[in-house]
Amino acid sequence: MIEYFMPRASTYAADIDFLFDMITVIVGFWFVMVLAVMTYLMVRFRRREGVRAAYISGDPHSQKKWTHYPHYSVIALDVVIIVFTVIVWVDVKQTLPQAEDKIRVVGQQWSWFFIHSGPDGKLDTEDDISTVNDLHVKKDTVYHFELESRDVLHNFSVPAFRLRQDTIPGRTITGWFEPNKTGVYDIQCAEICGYGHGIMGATIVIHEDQQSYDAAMKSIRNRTYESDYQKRLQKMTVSTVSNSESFTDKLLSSF
Ligand SMILES: [Cu+2]
Repeated sequence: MIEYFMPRASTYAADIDFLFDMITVIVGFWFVMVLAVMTYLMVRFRRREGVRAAYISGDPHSQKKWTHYPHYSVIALDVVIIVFTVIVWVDVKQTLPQAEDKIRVVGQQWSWFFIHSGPDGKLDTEDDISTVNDLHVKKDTVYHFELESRDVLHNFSVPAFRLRQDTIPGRTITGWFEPNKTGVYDIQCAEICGYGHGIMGATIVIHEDQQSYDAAMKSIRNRTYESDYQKRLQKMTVSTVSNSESFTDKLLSSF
């Protein structure tokens, strides 16, 4: 259901989607059920001329069962939701699979700073490659990220990965992901962090293989790299605003 709106590009994206779908179906069933019963009762027992309203205490078992039975079912389904949620939580957040590569992600008002580990696969060595708002990763590679903040709370959100993690000043938070679909996807700060919060976006490029990744890293090193983030921004601006009109013109003319 969610994949229709947002591609899945990490190994655990499908698990998160499953939780959303399951909760939507369970809650949706009760939502429709309650509205249907309520509507039926409102029509069936509406006010009629000469008929006095019955006083219903709700004490006898025949009346109590109307609240008790649905109540038991809701509790049982809550347990189902909790069990599946804990299973996915343990898998995504509590378990840290062996890293094949590492990145550092630093949030600041209002941009994302990325450090790629370079050929040695280790952070804080001479071959590290840093970028602003452009993150490059390889497909089918398990990454550990070290998440930091320079100033306030931010949230590292990669919707295509179904990944969200708060950044907390003074703390380094380690997490993981494994990209499994090539492409260019959005990163967005998902924690209100000041007036530039809405434009605190970045881009993640998932490379098919090592060659493509190395080529990007090489172009960053010798400064011929054309930012995928900037390209994406331009594409979005061109597609939403016609070339002849500025955004402000368009906004003003809509009133
Ligand atoms: Cu923010």
